[in-house]
Amino acid sequence: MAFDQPLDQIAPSVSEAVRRERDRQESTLGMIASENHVSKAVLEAQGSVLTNKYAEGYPGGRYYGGCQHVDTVEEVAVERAKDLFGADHANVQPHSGTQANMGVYFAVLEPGDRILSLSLSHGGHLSHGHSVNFSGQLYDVEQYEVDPETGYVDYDDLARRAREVEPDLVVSGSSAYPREFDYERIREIADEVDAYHLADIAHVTGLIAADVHTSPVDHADFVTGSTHKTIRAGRGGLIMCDEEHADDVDSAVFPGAQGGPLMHNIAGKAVGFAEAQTDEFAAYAEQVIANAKRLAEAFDERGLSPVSGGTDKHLLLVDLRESHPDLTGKRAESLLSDVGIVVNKNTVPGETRSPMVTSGIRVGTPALTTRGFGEAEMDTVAELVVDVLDNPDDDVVGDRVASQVDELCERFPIYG
Ligand code: DSN
Repeated sequence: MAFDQPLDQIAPSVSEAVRRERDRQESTLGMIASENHVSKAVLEAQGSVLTNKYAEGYPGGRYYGGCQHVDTVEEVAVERAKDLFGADHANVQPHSGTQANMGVYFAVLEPGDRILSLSLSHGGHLSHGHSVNFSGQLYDVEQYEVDPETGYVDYDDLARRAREVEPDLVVSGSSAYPREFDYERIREIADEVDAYHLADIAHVTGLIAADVHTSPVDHADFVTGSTHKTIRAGRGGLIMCDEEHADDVDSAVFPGAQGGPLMHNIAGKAVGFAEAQTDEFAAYAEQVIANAKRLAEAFDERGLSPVSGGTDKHLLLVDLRESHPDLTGKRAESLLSDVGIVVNKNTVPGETRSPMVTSGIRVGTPALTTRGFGEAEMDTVAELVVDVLDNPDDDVVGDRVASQVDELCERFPIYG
């Protein structure tokens, strides 16, 4: 019966696509800043029979029977999250970082309340109030920006904006801002206007867990994140807060925003959080940042312009306007993809092109660092990227770079 048939027999096209995707990951340089490769243990947990179980509610208070084992898994994930981040309360049920933000908004805001957040084109995120997202449709959104000259958030300007618009909630956090936020300053700004502070650490969850990036936990009312980026705990989201807001957050996530939790993903989180408690992970996170800093320097030495002059974390944003005025982010993404270097086009501060075209690319080091790349390899990668961008129509260069990418991938296998 179909129930017993292996994947390649019952769904050969799916099986083949999975195999090809694995090959693609092994044979290309994954430099999308929000992506990473989870361990075999996280894969095993996520592919487990926990996918079969409904468990609406929370450990010890579910709406269905038979939850004793998934209760254990969720309790372990919650305790590890609290331990890793020093939080009073953790909710590990959000299906994604966006769902985590939804949980916080639903917990403390009413439709029409005002959010002040970093603009998407300056590095923010859709779920921080973009008009095409529920957050921009339900709430009244005002935005702050980075200084186009320096590429850093201008906190005096943010304070002025906060006094002017009197938000109910200020969001710190980003998907393409290469610098640390001054969480303490944002706390002061939020306090001055009597607003909540939500720190969205989606991109830097692993860096904060490893203590190589400042933690907002003592400076924010709510901390949200995703679990599949720098922390490598499999796809999902996470909310942390003080006890004071625990019940409101929990009921905003379930039954407010979601139904049954994805217990197999929560198992992945429990496993990934255990891995993040190890010295090996701390060394990994430190190397992620060292690699990104080296990559920024190597780009700079070869004429590219990293926004803000560099990075404090795992990603950098390259503004192509000065070095390659005729090359859009879209074309750069495509040229690099053709030789096996996978990045994404990205708007840059002061952008004049559309978000589908852009003048920049965002590059990150979490996935390359997972496969063992160090600073020496970052020099090579920078050289390959610049060779391609400098010679967009030269097939000889393209072929040479593609074969160098192959060699690098063979030297640093992911799953073997
Ligand atoms: N799509 C993610 C990113 O690339 O930053 C955020 O959701």
